[in-house]
Amino acid sequence: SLSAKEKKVVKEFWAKVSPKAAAIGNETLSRMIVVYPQTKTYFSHWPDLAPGSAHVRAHGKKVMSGIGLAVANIDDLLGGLLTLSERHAFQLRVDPANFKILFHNFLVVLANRFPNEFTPDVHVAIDKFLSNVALALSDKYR
Ligand code: HNI
Repeated sequence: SLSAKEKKVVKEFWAKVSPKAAAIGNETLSRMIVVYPQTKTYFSHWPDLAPGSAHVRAHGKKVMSGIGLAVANIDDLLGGLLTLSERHAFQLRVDPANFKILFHNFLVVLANRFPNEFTPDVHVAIDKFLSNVALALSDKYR
């Protein structure tokens, strides 16, 4: 799990990301559905699945708010993400493999947008954090 130092790094980096969460969420989702088109199966009920479409933007915001929730609950990810985990497991039935795909795209977007701030130390801390978020989101699957 994350050290106190890594948690601090995650919180500080999130403070830079969150003001741009709408744009970053859109880029993350748009990239995911282009590069990993199999993820589109979950969104087949949307009228427009094109990158940057209104639905992609709206969903990007929701996912970013979920990550914000995770940052706020960094000391208790299982508890903090319980409801979201249940929703993805039982109602949305998202295969947890997709959490890793989404996070990969998120990291690419962060590296792109913050070329100077996204140092190897930040990369490690965010990567560990996202792995723990994926575990917490997968917790209710079994
Ligand atoms: Ni996810 C709905 C957060 C990954 C498919 N998702 C949500 C909502 C939040 C959210 C918040 C809205 C809550 C609600 O509807 O009750 N999702 C997150 C977070 C991650 C994530 C924090 C991070 C890993 N979701 C994924 C992935 C997929 C996914 C990887 C599929 C590829 N999510 C969905 C779908 C919905 C959803 C589908 C419902 C959208 C809709 O329009 O009905």
